[in-house]
Amino acid sequence: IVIFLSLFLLSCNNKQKNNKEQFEKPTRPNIIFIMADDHAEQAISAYGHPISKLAPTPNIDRIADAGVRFNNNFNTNSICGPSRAVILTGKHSHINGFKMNGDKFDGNQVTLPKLLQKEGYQTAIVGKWHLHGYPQGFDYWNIIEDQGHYYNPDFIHNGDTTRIEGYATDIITDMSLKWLEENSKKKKPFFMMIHHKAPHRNWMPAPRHMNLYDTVTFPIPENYFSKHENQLSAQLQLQTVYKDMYEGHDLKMTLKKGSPELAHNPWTNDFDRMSFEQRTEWDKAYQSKNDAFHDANLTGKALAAWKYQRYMQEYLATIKSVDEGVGKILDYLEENRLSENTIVVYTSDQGFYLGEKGFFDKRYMYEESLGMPLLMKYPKGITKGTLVEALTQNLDFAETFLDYAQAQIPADMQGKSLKPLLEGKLQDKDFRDAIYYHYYDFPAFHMVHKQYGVRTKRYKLIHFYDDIDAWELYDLQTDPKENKNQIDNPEYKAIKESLLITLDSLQKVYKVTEKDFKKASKKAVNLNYEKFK
Ligand code: SGN
Ligand code: CA
Repeated sequence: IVIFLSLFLLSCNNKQKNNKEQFEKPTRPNIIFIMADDHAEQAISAYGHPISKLAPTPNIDRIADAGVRFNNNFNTNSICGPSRAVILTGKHSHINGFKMNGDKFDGNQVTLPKLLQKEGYQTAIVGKWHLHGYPQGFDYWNIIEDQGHYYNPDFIHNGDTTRIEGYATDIITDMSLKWLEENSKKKKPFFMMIHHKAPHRNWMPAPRHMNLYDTVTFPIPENYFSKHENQLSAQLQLQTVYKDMYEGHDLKMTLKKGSPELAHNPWTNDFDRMSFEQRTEWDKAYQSKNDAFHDANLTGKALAAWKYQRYMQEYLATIKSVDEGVGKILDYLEENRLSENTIVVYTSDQGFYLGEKGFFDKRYMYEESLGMPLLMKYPKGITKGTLVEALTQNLDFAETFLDYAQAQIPADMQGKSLKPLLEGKLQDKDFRDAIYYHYYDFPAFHMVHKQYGVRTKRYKLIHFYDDIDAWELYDLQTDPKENKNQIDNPEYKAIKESLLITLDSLQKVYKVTEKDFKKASKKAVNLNYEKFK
């Protein structure tokens, strides 16, 4: 009887314990949002582009393999601060008020982290912020100042700026791991934004990756030497790899053979802030390849091709450390049994040109810049290997995370939750017929004109305005690289008219007013473009 009684009591106790554990287990998922700066889809091997095959991203691909890859995800305004503001608010730039990098973000408005915090989430952000002012709605924040630096960057934590020795990507990863270590096992679910600086210009790899791709030859895009026929804005822009990159600052070219002294390097701070040891290691890694360049005496197209290779080698080498960092975060989640209940997202603030149309940078509504990689995993809720073809946007991120967090989505947010798509409750074709885009930052660095437009599954219509007035129309099915502007082709007349109607209706839906898209800046008349080089 004694044995029976004690077994009975033990089992009651265990049951109680199990119930308690079950009750305490967070039913709402944790969310880790990893965003790189300027990471093109072409440079993520999960997307399968030829460039990425030569510089794979095995850890980022782990997210796609275990979850979903979005094949048609786009931004609303292809530039850093504005993209971040859209992600935080779920509203287009003309509504959230942050239209271009120089603007000031109104931090008092309703944002995703504030809403999650109210729902009982622990919230944190580490890395690039770039919205000026300090973050609100985060229990913990440690951000890089403005654009930040690859080497020994300054971080701002609770208003205090500290220079941290080391390489930005690794510091951001380590800080994130430390926060997770200290907070991820508490009862409350967490929402963490990990915002890398890499692979933003001026593409300085970590010491261990300085020679990583020296022997790899990357395929040059077929329209690298495009003359931009019928594309007025593209003819005028200042973001062509072989014309506008700074020889020292961007391409790390030296003045002469045998000397480590950099050629044109207008912002000396990126190199000057390196320690003696870091700079010595840098010079050692670059000397022989730069000497070989001087020996080759290249000119014309051969020089332009060389610049492309140097650009790719460095851009992709900075991504290597991001990929390693992603691997560490995923390992941490697995080792701590947090994987099952954590949504992990990988994205970039916008797309980027890897020499297509001759370009670097972004800003345009053309595919490479408009596209935003989006990978997501959530073992509990997303089937492994899912592909989404729906037209999705960064405008949908806040709504999606709120939906997964079982929180109410504010009625004035302008995007749509992606959750029904991922649960098979909504078909890709029923999600959205067209997306709206608007870029405002002109006149400015790179001189990409103000533009707005609409993109459907197959077509794209863009209006460039301000100091120019030019329309472009592309058929993405027959011309995916957007080399042929069909605006004046009579065969596309009906399509053009229907796109104009779609554009008009989207502007109504998103509450675009006349002042948001028609106002030409007086400053733009008789511009001296060279001044903006
Ligand atoms: C810097 C870059 C530009 C880039 C902007 C905006 N020049 O000014 O090439 O377009 O940032 O980038 S740099 O040589 O100083 O890096 S964004 O991603 O922050 O919007
Ligand atoms: Ca960016």
